[in-house]
Amino acid sequence: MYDFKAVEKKWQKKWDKDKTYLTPEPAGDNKFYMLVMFAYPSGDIHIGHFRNYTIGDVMARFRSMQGCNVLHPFGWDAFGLPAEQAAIKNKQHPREWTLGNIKISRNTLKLVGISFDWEREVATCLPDYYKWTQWCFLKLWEKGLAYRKKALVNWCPDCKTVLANEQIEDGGCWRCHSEVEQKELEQWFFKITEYADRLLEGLDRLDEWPDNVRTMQRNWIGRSEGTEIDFPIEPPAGASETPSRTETPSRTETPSRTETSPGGISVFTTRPDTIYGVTFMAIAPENPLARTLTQGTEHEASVNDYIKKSLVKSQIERSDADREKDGVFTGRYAINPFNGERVRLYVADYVLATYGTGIVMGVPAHDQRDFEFARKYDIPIRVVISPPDTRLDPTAMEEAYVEPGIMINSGPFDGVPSVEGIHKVTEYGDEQGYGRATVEYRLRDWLVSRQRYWGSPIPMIHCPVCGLVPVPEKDLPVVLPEGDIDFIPKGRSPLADVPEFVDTTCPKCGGAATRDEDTMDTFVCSSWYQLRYPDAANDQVIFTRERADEWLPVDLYVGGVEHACGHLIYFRFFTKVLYDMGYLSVDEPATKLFNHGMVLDEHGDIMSKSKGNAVSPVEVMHEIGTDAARVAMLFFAPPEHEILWSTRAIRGSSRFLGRLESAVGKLIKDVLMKDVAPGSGPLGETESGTLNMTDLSDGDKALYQKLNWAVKKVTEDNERIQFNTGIAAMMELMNELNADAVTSTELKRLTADRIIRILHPYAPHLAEELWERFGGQGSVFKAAWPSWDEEALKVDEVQIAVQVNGKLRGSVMVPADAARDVVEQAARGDDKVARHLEGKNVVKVIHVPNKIMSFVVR
Ligand code: ANZ
Ligand code: ZN
Ligand code: ZN
Repeated sequence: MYDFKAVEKKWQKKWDKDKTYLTPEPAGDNKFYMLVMFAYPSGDIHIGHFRNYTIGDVMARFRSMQGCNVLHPFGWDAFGLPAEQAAIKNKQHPREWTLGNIKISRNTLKLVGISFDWEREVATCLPDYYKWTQWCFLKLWEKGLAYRKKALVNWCPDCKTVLANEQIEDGGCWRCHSEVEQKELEQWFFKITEYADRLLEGLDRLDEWPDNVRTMQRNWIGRSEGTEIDFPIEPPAGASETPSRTETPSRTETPSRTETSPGGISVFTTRPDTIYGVTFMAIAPENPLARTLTQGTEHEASVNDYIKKSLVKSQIERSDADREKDGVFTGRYAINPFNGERVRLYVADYVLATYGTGIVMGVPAHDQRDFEFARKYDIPIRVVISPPDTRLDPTAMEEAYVEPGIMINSGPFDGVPSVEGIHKVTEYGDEQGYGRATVEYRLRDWLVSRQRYWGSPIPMIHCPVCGLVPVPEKDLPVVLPEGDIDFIPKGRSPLADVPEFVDTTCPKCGGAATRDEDTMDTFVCSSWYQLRYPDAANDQVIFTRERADEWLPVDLYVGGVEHACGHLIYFRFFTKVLYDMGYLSVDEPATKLFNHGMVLDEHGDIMSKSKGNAVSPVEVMHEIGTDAARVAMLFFAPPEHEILWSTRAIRGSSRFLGRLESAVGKLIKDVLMKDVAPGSGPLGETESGTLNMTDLSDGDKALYQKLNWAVKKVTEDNERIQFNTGIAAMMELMNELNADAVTSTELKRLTADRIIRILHPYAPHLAEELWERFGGQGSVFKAAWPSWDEEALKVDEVQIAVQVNGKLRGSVMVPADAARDVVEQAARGDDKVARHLEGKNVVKVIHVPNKIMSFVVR
């Protein structure tokens, strides 16, 4: 084995010094923007990063050699909760902790030999970056896409903090186990729902994104066409007054859809054809109506009790189809506008507050959840959709009938096929004023405020006179104060306790005012970072239109599939907003997306620090070298698949590079001693690299063929991002190569040249070293990607003339000495031949091996 440590160190130093990976500018027509998902600096680079960034690096190097101007930047997703938690634990400021981790991780990435242009590095926690995150916020505000409204959050009364759904265990706080409550807090939202249709439409054009990601995004957005139907509510027994509507929207809240009609409630249904089968109604526990409708009645206590219990269940738990459905009667009745029937109104937690109107019409005969609910509470089941061939007996049914059928028991709609009924009922309801067609989305507006310290301040001011006032652009950034901050959660942002930060003057009226105390969700920071790299050092504007136009969109984006619905939707949303506002010429951020698989341990378990099974890339590199570690990682599996990390396979890649180094080293030595015309060393730009095979010995010819085959295979595999088979091809080539047996010096020279070039994206340090030894000028990163000699791939094929009834009708290429049926199949597959065989009866086939195939037809 060569001294990989010395080689790798030498080249890393040289790349740094020569700024080998500085982005060429201008981008020109042949630009390639290679983006990898930036890293959260929570310690050192882990094996998942190592995989992600190696894949991106191979593509960046490959494209550079193909003559592209490559932009391959990197940065840090540097705000976020872990820094704050570390601060509480270690009494270290989040900034120090974060910047310290960045330093360690950056250093490791340099050891991995990734061709990042470090001059464009960004860190979202630095003012020169978050200034523009705040600018984006102001743009969203300007466009009416940022607003405030009250939102229910999970709240631990002891920890005094908001809890994510994942932080609730059995209804209790994961940390202190106290019972979780729901609390209403004023929060900032981005109106991403306004872009729901645009985000869907864009997916149709993203044909270089994986299908599974596009499907996940479609489901996440969840467009559903349906009908909204209004049900009046009967006044409570003995009361004269009708129930009030929900609160009127507060000043800062953008009016959302009406959730109730005056004196009534509305439901969203995709099955209006079942309207005559409604036998109860159910309302989500969070819906304020659940309380107001029962206030002061004998049902108040039981309803409130039920609400309290269900609020601590997670949404996931509540939507679980297998869970027993339960609820509680409100004592109130709703009236079905279509038939005037009064039905009981329940509160039930299988109804989600955040979908549709948060109320459903219960049709037990045709909806499984409603069916289970009805069975439990002895609610009538009425069949209104009949299967075409049988009659359903509601008392004997074991599950809901959810298929289409014929409408029955449905007044004027009897006999109508249910599929048509959907439209007919909606139309009729519209005419009568009972309801209307509507589109519902699963997507919710994006809650972006966090009661946290370590995030970008929200550039808004609360003025008692003027209300909400945006910080003027010239005053950005609103700097995050860095003094003595108490990070212990108190249920409000730690910034609230920093008067120097909070107290300010109103930019509008000059009066005393306060800054918004919350910080932004870190997904906001990562929604636009891809736009910054083309113009990363600009301190006047977020980016110039010129630079953005030059480089955008990202040509290839590589990252983990876990971001399919969060980040990958948000960054599309931001791009669209800035496009609409005229800052960008593209409305989608990335042309191609590639999701790499995860790295698992030898037993197939996910590697993690806490489990103690994580392989440290730093240790592996230390042991076998960076290049070998890279090759091992790339060779394990196709990049999109999971990897089972194996120490044995690592050794294999190390042996492969060792053999390659000695074989190519030997070739180089021979060539440099012989000094062939028109010059030794790597091939010049005008040299074709093709040899005349008739001049070669049998052994040389075989090598020449294998060499060209490997160049072609690696090229095509790189294009497809299938590096494992590309490396396998190189290994096969190495098996064929016996450096001592090659006779032609020209072939030796060509072989060394080609191997170095195609090796470079996978093992850049060794490639540079061999390139230099060979006398190559500059970095191999800037050398041309090799072409191959098609002739060399063809020699094993022969041309067969194909005749039909004695006339030459075409020719096909088949392997030499191919069997009769192989040739016949190829001949029949030829378009021209096929035309002459079409509709004819083949009575005889004559085969002259390696020459002719002749069909006799009638
Ligand atoms: C009556 C009905 C009858 C329904 C029937 C289905 C079958 P998608 O397709 O996902 O949009 N629904 C509406 N709002 C809900 C909420 N907040 N929580 C839980 N379920 C809700 O689903 C639409 C259907 O989901 C609606 O159509 C409603 O049930 C239910 F034979 O209305 B359906
Ligand atoms: Zn707690
Ligand atoms: Zn003011």
